[in-house]
Amino acid sequence: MALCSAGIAVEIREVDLKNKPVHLLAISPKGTVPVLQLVNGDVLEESLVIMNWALTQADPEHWLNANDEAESLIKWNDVEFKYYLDRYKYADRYPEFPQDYYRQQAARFLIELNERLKRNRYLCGQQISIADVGIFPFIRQFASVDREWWQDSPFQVVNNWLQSFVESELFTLVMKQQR
Ligand SMILES: N[C@@H](CCC(=O)N[C@@H](CS)C(=O)NCC(=O)O)C(=O)O
Repeated sequence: MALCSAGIAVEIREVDLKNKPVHLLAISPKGTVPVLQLVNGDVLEESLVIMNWALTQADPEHWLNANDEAESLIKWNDVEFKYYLDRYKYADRYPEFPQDYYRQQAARFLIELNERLKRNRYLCGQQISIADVGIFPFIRQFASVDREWWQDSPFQVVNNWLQSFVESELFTLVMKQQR
């Protein structure tokens, strides 16, 4: 979405993670996706780095104009929330605790987002920022683990915010391009 918003053309190469292409491992030995190789040969190996790079080229909607809160929210998402999200999604692989426990732990982040979105339209204020775009795909995953639970959860404000991104023109466009 950041690349598209910045108007940067990319060639998308789908990767089979069970059979990683030699070229991928040659330019990025850690072997995770996404990876972006620039025309000058530089390689960006983290999605957040790719987003920041793209928006530094062009940022028509001022996604980078948020304060430091955007960075700390993204960190909370990437470290703690993602940890519990993975366990909530694949609870059978983590039998130490029941699925409910992982959901409850993950929900601490949801409580924060819900409070923020009660005050403002977006996570860091009245304007969209990199925090919204970087975080909503993970909330989308969380919501789809147990749709029924999500629909009746206390996170309706988050749900409305999520829906506005899922139904947005930009998201629809980039999801089509990936197919
Ligand atoms: N923090 C990294 C995470 C990348 C990541 O873990 N990607 C997963 C797919 S969503 C992956 O490539 N896993 C490698 C594997 O399963 O071998 C980023 O956002 O770029």
